[in-house]
Amino acid sequence: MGRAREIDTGMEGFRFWPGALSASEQTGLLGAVLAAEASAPFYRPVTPGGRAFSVEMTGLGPLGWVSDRAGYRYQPTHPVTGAPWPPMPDALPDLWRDLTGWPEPPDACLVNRYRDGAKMGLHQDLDERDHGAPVLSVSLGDTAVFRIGAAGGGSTRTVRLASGDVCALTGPARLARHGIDRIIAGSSSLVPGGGRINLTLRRAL
Ligand code: MD6
Ligand code: FE
Repeated sequence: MGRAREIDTGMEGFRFWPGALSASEQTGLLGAVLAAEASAPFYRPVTPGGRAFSVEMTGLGPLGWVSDRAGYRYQPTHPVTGAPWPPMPDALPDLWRDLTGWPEPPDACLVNRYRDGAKMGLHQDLDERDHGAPVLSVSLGDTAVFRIGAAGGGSTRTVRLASGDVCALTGPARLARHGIDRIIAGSSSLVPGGGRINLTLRRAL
């Protein structure tokens, strides 16, 4: 990496590095995620209200974000297997340090997989202890239409996130409302079986 060019999003704290990851970096990262899938399979969580997410999820690192009838939280084990989450590949904390400069490494990586019309409603990332720490997002595979607007409400706009793009919610945009309107099927051939995989790196505790 080391040569990612940041572009001005016009929204303070919403940082964007299009094409931050080379093709070989994308392949390497995807390989690590697919290898981890053997011990931490993708599963479909439910909201506290009992509705299934259309996105499939798993996690990497000491803590993973989960959702079920009991609520949203971070926990050290996979909710289906009960096993600890697999470790993060070194490339992820390296990317976090290079791009965010945050002094502590991420302790959680949520892995989202979008297939067959999956999307994610507008939300805020609120379950982390320190909302001062950034959330860094890595996109792999099909392009996503990412929607973002200020924390307090008002208008939103969309940004396309393509394979290898990295963005972050930091500072005044850390609690921005954001979601995925849709995935542009067939826009990338990176993910076996098609679709998009998104990694979000966080400081949960
Ligand atoms: C996604 N991303 O790109 C969903 N959260 O699939 C997120 O929910 C997200 O992109 C926090 C910070 C950046 C993000
Ligand atoms: Fe989010």
